Amino acid sequence: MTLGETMVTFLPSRPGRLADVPSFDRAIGGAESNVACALAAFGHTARWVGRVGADGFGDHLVERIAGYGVDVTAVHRDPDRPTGVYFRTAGDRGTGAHEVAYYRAGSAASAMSLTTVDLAAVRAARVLHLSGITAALSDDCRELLHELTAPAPGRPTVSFDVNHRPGLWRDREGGRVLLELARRADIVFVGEDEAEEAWGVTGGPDAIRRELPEPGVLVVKQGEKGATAFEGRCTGERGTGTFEPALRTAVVATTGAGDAFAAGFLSATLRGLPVRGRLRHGHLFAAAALTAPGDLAAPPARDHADRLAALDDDAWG
Ligand code: KDG
Repeated sequence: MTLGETMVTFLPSRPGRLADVPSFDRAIGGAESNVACALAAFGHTARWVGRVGADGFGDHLVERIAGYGVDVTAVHRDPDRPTGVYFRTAGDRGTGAHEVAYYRAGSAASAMSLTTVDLAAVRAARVLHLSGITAALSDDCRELLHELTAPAPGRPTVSFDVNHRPGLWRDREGGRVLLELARRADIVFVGEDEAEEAWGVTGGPDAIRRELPEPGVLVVKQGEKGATAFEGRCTGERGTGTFEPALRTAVVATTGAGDAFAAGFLSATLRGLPVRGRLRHGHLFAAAALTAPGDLAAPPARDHADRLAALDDDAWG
């Protein structure tokens, strides 16, 4: 199960500055629903919990996400607040840097709270995937995330993608909030660049693990280089990181690649694959997203992904 805001995303019809792009195409974006869609497309049971407006954009999102096979029965429609939207540019060819314009302040999703979300349904999940974006939407959303990550007997396995979005944090509090939430999760995904930006941690995966020793699984994404996973809570030791190189891909757009990576890693976790297989599935799902223009891309077919993940180290190195 995943919980978070999904927006109508407007993708540029051509490269250029936001100020110059003449028209945009409608697509969908939302870190947590991206994960749910990828998992469902890969054959897992997946549910997305969210809140959208009782408007045409809300209809569009719910229908599209359901079309991936995701259970949307816990999505609430808000009669008073609109569905959030955002526009983005194509991104620099070399760095992937792009401009983003959010229109989501006061959105339906920002009204998710301890009272508007069906907590019993959320707590019944086996794995609950959350992201730091939700904590930035409103005080109510932040409180909701604190509650869902609180240690409690029988709580779901909590997966947390830090997803630091500087444009959403008005204050400098973001880093502290994200670190606190990450420390309460069981599985954490964070980018090396993100850890530096949010927490000022430099020194790579080992330094990030020192800052975040609590989660049973910590995955540090290292951009085009690859990713390192740490496991270790069970033995009481910090554990040694396992590095797995990423696939070399002709990048069309980087947005959504982190969500795809998380979905691939979680999918392989649910299937009981060893850590190297989990990282490789993360990379395979991410490669599918990197080669698509939108935020959301279907992962490779399961038998295909399994064959690629089983290739020997030379093919992956
Ligand atoms: O990870 C991709 C998301 O950032 C994108 O789909 C939109 O959820 C989104 C956000 O809040 O930026």
